[in-house]
Amino acid sequence: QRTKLTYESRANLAKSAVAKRLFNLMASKQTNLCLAADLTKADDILDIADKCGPHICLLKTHVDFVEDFSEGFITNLKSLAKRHNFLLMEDRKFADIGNTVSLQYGKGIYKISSWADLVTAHTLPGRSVLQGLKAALGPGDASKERGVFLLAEMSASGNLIDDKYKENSNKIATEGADVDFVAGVVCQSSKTFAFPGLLQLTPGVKIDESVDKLGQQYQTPEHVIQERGADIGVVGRGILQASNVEQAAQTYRDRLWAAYKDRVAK
Ligand code: 5BU
Repeated sequence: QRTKLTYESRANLAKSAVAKRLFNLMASKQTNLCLAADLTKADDILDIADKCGPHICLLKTHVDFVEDFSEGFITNLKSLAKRHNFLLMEDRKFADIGNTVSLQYGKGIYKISSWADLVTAHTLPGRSVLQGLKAALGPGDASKERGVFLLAEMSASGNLIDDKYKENSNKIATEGADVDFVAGVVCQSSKTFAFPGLLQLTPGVKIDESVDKLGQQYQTPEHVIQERGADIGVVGRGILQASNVEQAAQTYRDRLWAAYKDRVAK
C-alpha cells in the first residue's frame, strides 16, 4: 500500500525526476508542508517565503493575482527557494487545448515554465494537456526538470468531479508516454490512485474551522495524512492569517510530519 511506504523508498519508484527530487527533499528536510502563498504583493510573498522557508518542501503560488509582478520578484523567489531548499509550484490549473496551454505555460508576462518546478493542470482536456505543456519546454531533457500535478479531485463543496472522472484522471497520470512528466495528483482521498511513485498533494488543511464562506472545506493535518492519504498538505490561510506566521508554519510542519511518521510506523 502506497501510504505505508516511506518517502525515501518511494523516491526510487518515481518516474518523474522532479517527483524523485521532491520525495528526497521531504525525507532529508523532514517536512511535508506546502505553503500556499496567496498574497497579492510581491514583497509580502517574499517575506513569508523567507520566514516559512525553513519549514516547507514546496511553495505554491497564484502569480496571476500578484499586483506588482516583475522579473525581479521571480529572481528573488528563486534565490529564496535555493537558500531554504524548497521547490516552486505555480497553481495555474491549465485546462485548455494543447497549443493554448503551451503558450500559457511558456509565454506571456509570467513565463511560468522558466521558473516553476511544478504546475497544476486539469485533466478535463484529456492527455493533450500534458503534451501541450511538454511542448513549451522544447526538445531534449528540459522536461526532466519540470513536472505537473494533475487534478483528480477538488476541495470545493459542490464540485462536479465524479468517480468516472477521477478514474480517468488517474489513467492519464499513470499510463501513456507522458507519465515521466507527471509528479503527482491533487486530490482529497487515498483511494484516488495507487501508484507509489506519484505524490498526493492535498489542499484544504486547517487546524480549526471546517469551512470558509466561499465553499472551501477543511480537514486537520492528522486527518489528511492518516485518513486521506496525503503526502503533502497544502496550508494557506491557516498560516497566512496567524499572528505569528513562522510559528504557525512550524506547528503545521510538526503536525503533518508526526502524522506521516505515525502512518508509516503502524
Ligand atoms: P487555504 O487558504 O488553505 O484555503 O488555501 C488553499 C490553496 O489551495 C489555495 O491556493 C487554493 O487555490 C488551492 N486549492 C484548494 O484549496 N483546493 C483544491 O481543490 C485545489 C487547490 Br486543486
